Amino acid sequence: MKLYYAPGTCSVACWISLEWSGADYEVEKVKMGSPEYKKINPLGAVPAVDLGNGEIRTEVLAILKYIVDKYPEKDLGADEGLENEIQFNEILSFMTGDFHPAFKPMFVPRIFTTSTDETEQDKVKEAAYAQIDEVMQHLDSIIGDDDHVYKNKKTVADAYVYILAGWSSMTPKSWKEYPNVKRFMENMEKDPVVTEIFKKSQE
Ligand SMILES: N[C@@H](CCC(=O)N[C@@H](CS)C(=O)NCC(=O)O)C(=O)O
Repeated sequence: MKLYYAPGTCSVACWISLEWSGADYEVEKVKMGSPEYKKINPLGAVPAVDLGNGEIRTEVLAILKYIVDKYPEKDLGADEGLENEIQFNEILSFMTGDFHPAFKPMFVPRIFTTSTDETEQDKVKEAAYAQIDEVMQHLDSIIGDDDHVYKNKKTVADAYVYILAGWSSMTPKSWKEYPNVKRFMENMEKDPVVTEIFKKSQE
């Protein structure tokens, strides 16, 4: 399997998960949105994976679930049973559908206003901070007293949350100000795989 990634992005969550899974994989750094990369993913977004036969698949949630199901012996996903699965899927869907989009106006304010005025674009970013605070508070409540995001066990959801919650360092209220997220992030940083992959992804 080959993972196409870009530094600091959600694709790094797939990289950490691949490493945890013991998969045989390689990675390729790409330039998001570039004409070359659009030949891999026409949307220009990372991640994308080549499943090994030239078949390309995209979307973090789909890739993370693929990793979970392909390497069941590593138990990186939901516990058995419908109620356990809905809880796990709820977390992944929250990250994909609510958490990730909350940051988009901060990263690309120009697509949220017709104004090219920098002050207007700063206002878009300001508005994003309020939304980010809301999703960070929700994440804090999901983690609660646990050390993991789902049922106090290590899953691919941890990798997803680690990378995305890290983006809050670019806002006025970083993850250090949300006590449960802070504990979670600090625990993740004790995992040598997480720190090693994160470092490699920045190179
Ligand atoms: N719905 C996609 C969104 C992926 C996405 O937005 N990735 C960002 C990086 S975190 C990206 O590639 N942005 C640049 C672009 O869309 O051109 C997913 O969940 O995988």
